[in-house]
Amino acid sequence: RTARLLGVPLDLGANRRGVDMGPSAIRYADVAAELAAAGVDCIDDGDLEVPRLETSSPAPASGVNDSDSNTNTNSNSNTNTNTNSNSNSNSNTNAKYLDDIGGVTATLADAVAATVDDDTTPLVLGGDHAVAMGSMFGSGRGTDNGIGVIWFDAHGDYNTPATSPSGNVHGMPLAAAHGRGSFADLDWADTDAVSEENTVLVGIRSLDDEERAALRESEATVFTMREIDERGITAVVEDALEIATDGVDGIHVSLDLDWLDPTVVPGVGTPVRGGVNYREAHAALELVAERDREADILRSMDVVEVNPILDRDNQTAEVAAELAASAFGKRIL
Ligand code: DIR
Ligand code: MN
Ligand code: MN
Ligand code: MN
Repeated sequence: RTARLLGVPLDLGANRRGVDMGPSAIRYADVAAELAAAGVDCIDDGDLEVPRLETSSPAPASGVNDSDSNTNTNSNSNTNTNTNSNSNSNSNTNAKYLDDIGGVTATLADAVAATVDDDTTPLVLGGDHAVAMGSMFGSGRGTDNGIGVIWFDAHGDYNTPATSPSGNVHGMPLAAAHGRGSFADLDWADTDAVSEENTVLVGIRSLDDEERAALRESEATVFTMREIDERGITAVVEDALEIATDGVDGIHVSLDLDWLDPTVVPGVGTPVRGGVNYREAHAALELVAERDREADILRSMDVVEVNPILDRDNQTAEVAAELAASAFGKRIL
């Protein structure tokens, strides 16, 4: 097998600077050597060009919201026919840098689709988790049955511009893949790439209120940390693989490093206590590789949210490189 490294130094989707240095840090951790140890040839395509925060504006130019401009002058009349009062629910005003991120997503999706067509496996190096939109849209492009997704994360990443408390797009990519909220209207969001019922979230322990409600009514399966506590990581990931691979043309594996416990990976922007430990993480990704050896299921992967500024001695990037190698087939014996 051949892996193609696609670096995406995007930080517009997160609220912390530093995650743009993730691709460099993961390369410095020698991801190519780790993959070689897995018997995988590695082509490095370098980094995509990404707009810089210093020269981008957070709000899309089209997102000006003036729906409140006439509410004070007619408060005593019953003739208020203001049809703009709900315009927020469909606007993108609470998704910072969404236009710029959409451009990066479209470029990355093309690169990922070309890589898959070339019978090589894209390993996308983030960058914040918004990059996963490009990974998924490209990976699922042109498939007959769509792709499944396994989402290893502390967070659900299931907000939409209308529900997000932060406005950070890295909290929204999975909702975008399912075409929820205003993502259904964006031309760069491919709502057919990912099969919702073949989407499995693993290790979740932090959800916003509306995000939780949306996940509960979605067809996605959510395995929280509690299921891992009760049943163990291997049983949970076996189930996740069963669900994600059923009837689709392969899966995308998205690894947000904050999935692990912050004691193992200090270099992440939004740490949440109570994550999986180092061995559990390896066990999970080794199971992905095992299933891949049997049934050729792994189409694409991303490793995201590595923040070297917050890290100690690059250990988060090292864990990212090692876990990618496990998913690509590295084993002890
Ligand atoms: C939060 C945090 N749910 C948000 N999300 C993060 O901003 O939407 N995702 N950190 O990785
Ligand atoms: Mn995430
Ligand atoms: Mn996360
Ligand atoms: Mn859909």
